Amino acid sequence: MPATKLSEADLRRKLAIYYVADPEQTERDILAVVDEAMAGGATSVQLRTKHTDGRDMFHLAVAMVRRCQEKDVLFFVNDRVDIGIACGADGVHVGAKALPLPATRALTGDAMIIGYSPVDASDAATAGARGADYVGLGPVFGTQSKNDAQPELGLLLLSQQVVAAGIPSVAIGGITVANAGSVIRAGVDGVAVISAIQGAPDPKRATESLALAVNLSLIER
Ligand code: TZP
Repeated sequence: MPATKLSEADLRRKLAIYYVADPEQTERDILAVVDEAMAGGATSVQLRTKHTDGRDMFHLAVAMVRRCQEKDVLFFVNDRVDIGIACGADGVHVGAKALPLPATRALTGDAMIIGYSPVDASDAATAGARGADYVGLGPVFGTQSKNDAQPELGLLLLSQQVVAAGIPSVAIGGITVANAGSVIRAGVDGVAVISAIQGAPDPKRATESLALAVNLSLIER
């Protein structure tokens, strides 16, 4: 965890290629996939596990945080704020059913980054004031990777939520190399993906292609 928080501009840059590493959705060695994603240009990594024991998740988080620090990649822990704090993550990512944001902020202190998944535009609009540093918006497109996913937002609602939030944002849900440019044009700072990286035959090349699509669209807009 950095002693002081990143500037908003630096956070926006670091959110560009955000790999959500979910070991429960791949047979691969998740640490090897994280290494490949970082070699391909991932700028943030999140550990997301829904059914792993806290102890195992902690050990995985410690291994990931070390790797990410070496490569100057941001590391986040999904949902488990306790594990995020204990492993020295840069931040945590929480949903609307988790602890309220002010309580999460009370636990993390000011230096950690808090990401939040709002349920709608009005929830997004108050996320920053409640303590979130960025929002994860989605699912933008259909996804097989989240059992309890809300209905798809599509690009119009995505762009409305970006504006409503007024803080840095990533889009998530069904994002691929083919549609990454469209979500960047809708206004987000980056794309968060599970399957486009860890489900690809070559995660490093897949991340490189995603990074190219995102960075070209960021330059053009
Ligand atoms: N939150 C909304 S959609 C989603 C999460 C965690 C799953 C994203 O996975 P994929 O494979 O990139 O669609």
